[in-house]
Amino acid sequence: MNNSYSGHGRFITLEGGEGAGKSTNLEYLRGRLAAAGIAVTVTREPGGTPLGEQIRGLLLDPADTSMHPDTELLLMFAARAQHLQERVLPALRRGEWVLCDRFTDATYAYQGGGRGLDVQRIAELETWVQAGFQPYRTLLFDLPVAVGLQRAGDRGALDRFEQERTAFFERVRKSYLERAGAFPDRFRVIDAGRELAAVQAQLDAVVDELVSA
Ligand code: Z5A
Repeated sequence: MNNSYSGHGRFITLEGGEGAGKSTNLEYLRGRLAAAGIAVTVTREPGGTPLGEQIRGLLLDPADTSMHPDTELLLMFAARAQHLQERVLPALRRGEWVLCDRFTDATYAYQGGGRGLDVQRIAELETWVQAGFQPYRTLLFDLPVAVGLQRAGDRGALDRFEQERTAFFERVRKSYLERAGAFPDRFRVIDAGRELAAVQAQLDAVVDELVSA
């Protein structure tokens, strides 16, 4: 597997619990980077390729109540392998910056923290699929679980993950914050519980740091 690239592209991931505002702010970030003259690819996980989007459909289908946690974990990495090889790495090799709505930190948070799977198994799959490849920067949109669920619930029908209980999302949040603490150079934690203008002021600071580095 060839995960190397030599261009100036940067892989930037957005993470957070339900309703944290990642999708809303992806467009804002794309606009800020484009204004700085940077070519940007926007994508998401699970998904981002035709095959990956089919896997996403399986993973989010609320009718599938029998999916085993191991199956869920393997499907996440199956979609990720395709996404990396077909979409992310080619864009980075072209010198583009890639903004990705969720990546492997979500696997640690949801399948590790939320489902309670052994993080060593996740780490083994990460090594296999990514061969050392990591995001350049990860923006963690952190907010109280109740606020995020309220925002997500206001949108209507819930997917398979959104139907989980509050305790599951508390474990997800804790796991994300632990990863941010473990990798402080890569993570920037955004206080996403604030009004949109205040969230975007924090993003402005992150963009300024990124484009000047
Ligand atoms: N998953 C996993 O388990 N393991 C993995 O490895 C990966 C993923 C990669 C799909 O992800 C699911 O896959 C996800 C984890 C799992 N679980 N779920 N559910 P997703 O990212 O596609 O789905 P999501 O987390 O549900 O996204 P989301 O709920 O759409 O969250 P968001 O994109 O962060 O929020 P948003 O759509 O931008 O905003 C939500 C609402 O709040 C919307 O109405 C906004 O207008 C509003 N909003 C946004 N910001 C604000 C502020 N600041 N104030 C007030 N209202 C706001």
